[in-house]
Amino acid sequence: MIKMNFRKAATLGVLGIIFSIGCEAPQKEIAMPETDLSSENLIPMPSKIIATNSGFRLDQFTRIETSSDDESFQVVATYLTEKIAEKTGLRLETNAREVETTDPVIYLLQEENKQWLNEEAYILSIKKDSLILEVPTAKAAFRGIQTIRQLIPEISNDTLSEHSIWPISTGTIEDHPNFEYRGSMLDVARHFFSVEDVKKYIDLLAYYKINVLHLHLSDDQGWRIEIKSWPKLTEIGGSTEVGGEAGGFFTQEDYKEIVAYAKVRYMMIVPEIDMPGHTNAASVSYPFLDGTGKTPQLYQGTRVGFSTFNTRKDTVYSFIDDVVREISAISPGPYFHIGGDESHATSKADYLYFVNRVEKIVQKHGKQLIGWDEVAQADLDSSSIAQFWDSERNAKMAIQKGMKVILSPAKKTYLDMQYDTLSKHGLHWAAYIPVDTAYIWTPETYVEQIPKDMILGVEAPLWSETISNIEELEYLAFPRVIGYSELSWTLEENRDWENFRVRLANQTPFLDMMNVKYYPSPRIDWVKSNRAYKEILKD
Ligand code: TNX
Repeated sequence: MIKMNFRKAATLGVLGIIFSIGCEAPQKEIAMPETDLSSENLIPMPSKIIATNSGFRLDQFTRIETSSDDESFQVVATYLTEKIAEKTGLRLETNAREVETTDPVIYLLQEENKQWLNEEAYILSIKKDSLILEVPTAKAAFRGIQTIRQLIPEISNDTLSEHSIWPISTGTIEDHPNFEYRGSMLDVARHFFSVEDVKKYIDLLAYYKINVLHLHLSDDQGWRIEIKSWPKLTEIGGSTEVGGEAGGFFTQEDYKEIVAYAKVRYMMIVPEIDMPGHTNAASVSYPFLDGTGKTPQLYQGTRVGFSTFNTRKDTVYSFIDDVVREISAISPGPYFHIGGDESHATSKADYLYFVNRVEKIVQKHGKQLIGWDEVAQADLDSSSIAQFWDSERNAKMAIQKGMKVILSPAKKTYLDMQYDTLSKHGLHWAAYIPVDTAYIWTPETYVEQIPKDMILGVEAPLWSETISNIEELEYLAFPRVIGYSELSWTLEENRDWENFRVRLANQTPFLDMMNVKYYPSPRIDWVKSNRAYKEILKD
């Protein structure tokens, strides 16, 4: 029996020798079934797949090793063991001190010196005895382990050996993202969602390599983030929501918990404070902010465009400075989203003056400004970013200013749009967006005159006027958000609706395991997962 310290051996560069010894060792040679890596149901589709039609043996003897002493690799490895345990019940050891070389190994290997296309690129080499994930960074390792999770079969094969085996198709996957910004937005202002709900959404998004969660933290109906220097924002402004229910807000500790949870999943939180419109809840809390001349009242309806800050008062900017400072201090990401949409109660001149002034505040606190596409009309710096939702004209103005653009066209990416006339939740002012419409468009060429290198990425916003709990959130977001993950990660030449449709139909084991109440669109031939069968049998 050959035993050795795996990490030491790896750093000595004898990895190949170990594996070949492992292959030759007769003790545990188990004949694996033929499989095809290129027909696995991976979403988003990787850049390149080469199948070698055998199986890696994932079983109770499999070990997970990391090459790097970097703590973050250990965290990624632990995350993978947890996810393998949830799916299979296997409790694998990571960085076990002594390893039998005949045991299958999942190896997270940091290769800083390779010519990587970007910091999230990875190469997965799957052989019979080893599954090696080569990466430049721990972030890339996190993306790569999502692919590994997706390759693990839902149920074990119990005919190959005396113990259960989850065969993983062999071959090579080379992968990297098409866009660096792959996001979804959640509106916690119209209806409030708890920390637990947000964490569940983060978990679901991370599985599909989405790396941004934009939180819409304030609107006319509610202010949802504690600001220590202005406590009435949440005491008063957070006290209600659409429909008159209780509202709620994140304390700064709650928000930090979300940020930390997202960080482990290599997801950035983009905080948004919407202004100068969409500010009724703030103005009810502190009436000096108001610029409408009316006395603001708590609002539980769904109209937009009736509120505005007073853009000509210095005290309003001192207030904004405090808000941006406090939120920026607990937001490690580079961005601060200032909203800026639908300011119909603000004059054009006031609006432009406001956006220019707020940009300086955002920059003073070390952040880059993001705003809905209207902000591009102001005199913004090229480091600021416009989020295109409605006006191509605004998006083009942004490009002329050298600003990058995030694509969130309402007609294609608004998760709050109904699937069709029968949808239980959602609106349809922009369009009905069935699952195929959501997927069949090309971000790279959607707006003429926006070259690909000026597109930061794609984001799917979920506005919450018509949804008030996690089941309703899931109904609107799933399955469409899975398609947006592919539109933002996968290269254009590898995207294909008919092919995606089949892979999407096979997401049911994951969605059922996660207890996601997705909308079972009749346009998809959903595969019944084992879990769903069990539940049907129980009924
Ligand atoms: C438009 S999109 C809005 C939101 C609404 C949404 C409803 C945008 C920047 N503003 O205030 O919630 O439509 O679909």
